[in-house]
Amino acid sequence: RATETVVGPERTVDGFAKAFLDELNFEAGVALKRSTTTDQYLALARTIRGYLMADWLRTAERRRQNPTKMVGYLSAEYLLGRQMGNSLLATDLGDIAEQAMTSLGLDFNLLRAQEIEPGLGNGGLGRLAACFIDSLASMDVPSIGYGIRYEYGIFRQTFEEGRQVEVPDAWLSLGAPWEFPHPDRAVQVNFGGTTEQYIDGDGRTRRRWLPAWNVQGIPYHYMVPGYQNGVVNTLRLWSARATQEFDLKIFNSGDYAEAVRAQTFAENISKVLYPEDSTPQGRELRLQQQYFFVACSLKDFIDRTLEEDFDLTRLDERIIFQLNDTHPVIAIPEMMRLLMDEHDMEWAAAWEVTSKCFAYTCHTLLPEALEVWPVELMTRLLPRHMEIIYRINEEFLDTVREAFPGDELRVRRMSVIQEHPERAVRMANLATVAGVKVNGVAALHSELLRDKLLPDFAALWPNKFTNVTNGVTPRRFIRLANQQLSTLITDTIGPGWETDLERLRELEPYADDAAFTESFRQVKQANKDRLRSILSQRDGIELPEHAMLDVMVKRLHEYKRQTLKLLHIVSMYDDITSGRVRREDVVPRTFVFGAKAAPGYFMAKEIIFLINSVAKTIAQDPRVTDLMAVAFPANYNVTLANKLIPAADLSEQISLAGKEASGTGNMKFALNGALTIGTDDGANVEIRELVGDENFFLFGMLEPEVAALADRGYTPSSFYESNPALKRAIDLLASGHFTGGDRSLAAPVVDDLLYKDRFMALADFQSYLDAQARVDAAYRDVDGWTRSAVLNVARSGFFSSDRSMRDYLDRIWMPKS
Ligand code: 26W
Repeated sequence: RATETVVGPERTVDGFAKAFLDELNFEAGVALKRSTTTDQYLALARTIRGYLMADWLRTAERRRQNPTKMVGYLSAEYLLGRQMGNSLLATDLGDIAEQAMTSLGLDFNLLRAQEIEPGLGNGGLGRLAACFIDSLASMDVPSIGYGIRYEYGIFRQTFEEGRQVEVPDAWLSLGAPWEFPHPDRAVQVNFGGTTEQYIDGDGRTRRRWLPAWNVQGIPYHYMVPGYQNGVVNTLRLWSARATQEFDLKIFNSGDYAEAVRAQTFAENISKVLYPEDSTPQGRELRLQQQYFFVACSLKDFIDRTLEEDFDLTRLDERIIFQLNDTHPVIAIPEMMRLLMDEHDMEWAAAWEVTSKCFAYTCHTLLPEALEVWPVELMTRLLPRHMEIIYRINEEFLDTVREAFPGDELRVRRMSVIQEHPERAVRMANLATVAGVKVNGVAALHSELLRDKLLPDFAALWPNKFTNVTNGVTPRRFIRLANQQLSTLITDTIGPGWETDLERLRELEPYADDAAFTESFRQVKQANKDRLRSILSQRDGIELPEHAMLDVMVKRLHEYKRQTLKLLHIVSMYDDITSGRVRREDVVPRTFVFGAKAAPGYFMAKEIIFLINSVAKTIAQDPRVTDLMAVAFPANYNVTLANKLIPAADLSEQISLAGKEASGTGNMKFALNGALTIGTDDGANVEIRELVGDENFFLFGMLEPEVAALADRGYTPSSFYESNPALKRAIDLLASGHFTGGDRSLAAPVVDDLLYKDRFMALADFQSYLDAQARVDAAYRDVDGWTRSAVLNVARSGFFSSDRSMRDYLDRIWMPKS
């Protein structure tokens, strides 16, 4: 009998070319000379994944043979970025693939450019999940990512007359060569209906759910390759389909149109990613999405991944589910329901194990971003879960009363159920009650989370709270994004730093080495040149050749303060055009923005319009075009980030202190040799500590100062009145100078700054301007700047997501004691 050994195609140029032609001819059924670029891209993708297949099967088999505790990462978002480059890097097949394509007369880079990135996330939280699964695979940690296969990811941003217009992201339209659908492994998910009491076979009184409708979840598997280590983990994303039962019920009623409508209804669940970032809209469909993917994932784990007949009272020996923010927190009552209603466990035993199987990561401090679900909605959509939540809460509040007798105010603050303005389930409280650990995403954030957001919980359970500072994968954000820097690093300190990023420290002595710093400068210049040509082709934006590249890329949000950056730009423009500074004293700058606004976020969209207006006015004003330029390429995404970040000289991380949980863009810039101008916020604090004060431009109030000012009462207009530079900048913005003479077009942003300014941009303006003056001075000293840039790279190894994964393992997933 033949034994199965899976071997990939031969790792030679000919072997690759043959595998590619097999894909094209026999899988797609197209001849090379008749094939389109899309055909070729798809065949190339399938060829590359063929090389990963043997490792994927071997990894899965190895894990099955030796079952150990796994990490289940539950996330509603994965912002993966393009897959081809990463797969080529993981398999080390880049050169072979390129030569094979060339041997067939094909343009390798053109084919690579065809890929539409899976944008199944909004921003930081989604990209973090993608970095984490990359690290888990590269570290060979038994783990699985669970999420949603949205048919439409984050919208494509376009600008019409400077205003954001959203276009659906049909990322699957070319075909989906990286995914493996498994309709044969569909899982059923129930919704609605009622609950009832009944007597089971053993005479026990129990409760059960009588759902009203259901859908099925189809798993789609994605390969998550480790970095050249033979490991391929799995990302399992769920897609919603109508169940046959669901169809038939309605079909049998004879209403064909209604039956088709019902299918659409079911499939809507995984149709589109909610583009809201930070302010949840509390929509029913969103709760359906959350429950849908969580129910599929738990069932998948218990029924299919876990060994058969495993004793579920020991479930925590096999799994820890990490909850990526509150979005998957409904998994907690779902686990209780599964254990009790479907696996016959008693409440106490079910709670005992459930409360060991989850840990919760919080990614925000903005109170409006904390999800709450109305009790009315929960009861209608998930009646059994609502009952379970009530009971969890009852027992929890008993614990609180025992620990703090007579303190009913505290009980009300800590309750999982809020009473005002409406009765609703506080998902963060639920996660904190049930989780083994609660963590923030940077040192400052974890401190504020413990002391300001959840102080009552910290008083009850001080040891539940911990920190894990975020990280980013050096594979995608250095090796792939910045090939030239990677080569320089390897030539200098040898190979291996990609999986041991603290080794970048070995670069420190080279900060004073003339040959090295010269090469380093050349790499930065080459990256800038490449970016200029990309922006020219991609957006028709023509940028000057020699200027400091000053970059602010992140979601558009008031707390991130893109307006503060805009005030600096307007101020610089005003200084030049009014002759207040001599032209020869100006350090030329190119400002680059990248930012999407949530479609319903009025102020964010006005800010985008104003940035575009300023950019256009500046581009048309010959008095300044040799000294400043503002570029705002549309549709900032992972693909563009990979091209932008390596080119940057200056990284803008200017949120109001205490508002940015961590930031991860800040880490990517530092690792690529940009210097940071930033507030004492999020992971900026740790970046500055590591790279050193002299290599970081700090400005702005510290968090306690922000809190104190808020307590005293903040009046932005007083800063406007008392600071002439600020007054000039605001007056110029308000005058209509940048908006074709129409003052009303600038008014929404200007009036908000003057009369509300929730995030205190005006209070930090002068300090920001002063810091920018220090940036100019530092940039004029070419050697000094390069030295600082090298030290930023050398001292940022801590920000590898491999280190984050280590910390999660040590502090949360597999603690020693
Ligand atoms: C619609 C509801 C909602 C609420 C919050 C959607 C998304 C969120 C996220 C918490 C927003 C988010 O992405 N937070 C970011 O998470 C990053 C990874 O930890 C941090 O680096 C950022 O500072 C944080 O804003």
